[in-house]
Amino acid sequence: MASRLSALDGKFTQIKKPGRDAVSDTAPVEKTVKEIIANVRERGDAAVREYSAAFDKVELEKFEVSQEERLKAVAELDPQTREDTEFAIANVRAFAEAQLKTILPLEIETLPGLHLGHRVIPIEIVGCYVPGGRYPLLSAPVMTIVPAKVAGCDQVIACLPPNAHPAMIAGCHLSGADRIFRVGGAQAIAAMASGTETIPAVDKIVGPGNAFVNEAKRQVFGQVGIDQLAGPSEIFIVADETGKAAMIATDLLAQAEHDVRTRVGLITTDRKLAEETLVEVEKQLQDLSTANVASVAWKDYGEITVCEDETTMIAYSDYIAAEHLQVHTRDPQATARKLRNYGSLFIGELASVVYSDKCCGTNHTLPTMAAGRYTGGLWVGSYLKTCTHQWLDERGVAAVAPAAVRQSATERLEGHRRAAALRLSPQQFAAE
Ligand code: HSO
Ligand code: ZN
Repeated sequence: MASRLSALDGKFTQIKKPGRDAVSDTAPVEKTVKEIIANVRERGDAAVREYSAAFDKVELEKFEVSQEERLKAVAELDPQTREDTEFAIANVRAFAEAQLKTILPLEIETLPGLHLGHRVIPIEIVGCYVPGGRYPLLSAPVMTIVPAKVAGCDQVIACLPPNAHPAMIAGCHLSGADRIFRVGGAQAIAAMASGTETIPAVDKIVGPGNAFVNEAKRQVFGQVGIDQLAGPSEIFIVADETGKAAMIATDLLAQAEHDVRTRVGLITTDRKLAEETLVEVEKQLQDLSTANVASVAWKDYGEITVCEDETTMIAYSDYIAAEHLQVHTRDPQATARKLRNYGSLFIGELASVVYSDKCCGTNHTLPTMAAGRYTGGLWVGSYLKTCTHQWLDERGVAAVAPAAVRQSATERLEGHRRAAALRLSPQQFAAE
């Protein structure tokens, strides 16, 4: 295994190993996506139309969802679904608004006459990709659009596959999308990156998608910002002897049903719990209606790892850096404080991942494939830029110019040296 794990050699055993390696199992889509991006950049809407016909089997004259279509989609929601969507929106908004209050502007005088600061500026145009996928995830539009609106972006556009469930259009509308387009896949990402006759070019693209969408985001990064490259969902659970096998198995299978490539696992200090969980997963798969997907994910990417002590359990979990990490230990708050790498943490056995997936208010767009080692998930801050500024009076110039003049001279950057020296008084200038 990877050298990062070598410090743990001999300290853990796997009673259920994954059949495949999730991190290296990527689909070979690079070339196809490159062509799609080039074609959309060159031929705009016409290319988007052709790809929609070829991939989604939908012939579209116009991509934008009209106001009447939006209202119809909302009207067709059954009242309970509408209420639940609005509940999710209210909770995601409330948390995003509270988080926004923690992102503060700064003005500081670090040396006499030297004033530094930053402003927090919303990104102007944001594109939210809303995936179609195997199941319509009603909370998907909420998670990308609502925090963008809270951040104060001028325009939030949403793209979703043309054959997406109408409830997804309703979700985009209720979340506050300024414009909604029926375009999916790599062609949607390409269109939002370059702009077409009808789809505006955006500054940043966010939201999860399939392998084509991800690869397209990777390729347009630089031209536009992206949130992250989202792989299939993941859940790991760290548990000691207080963990309950039946509950752990249920929670693992709750994410395993997403996709045959979902990665799920238990990391525990208790061998008995490990063995019981192995049995429970097989048992619960017997009558799970989504077992056709979940059992493949379990076979290919499921794992149960038994660690010799708590320190090893924490270190192994930090190595995995799971998208969702549940903590089922005697003192879950204490365990939580020791964990470093994860997308979102679920502290104690009452905190199920599915609450965050749907409606509790934290964002469900989270880092996968060990990206939790270097980033958190989507949040209101993802739609803001923290840009610095500075202003000086003569005392500030006197404080910094001499060092800037000397550095420039050492670097033999004469133009820089002159600009640095220009603002010094004649006496100071002479001294330099
Ligand atoms: N687990 C998914 C989100 C989701 N699951 C929504 C069900 N609905 C990615 O975090
Ligand atoms: Zn989920």
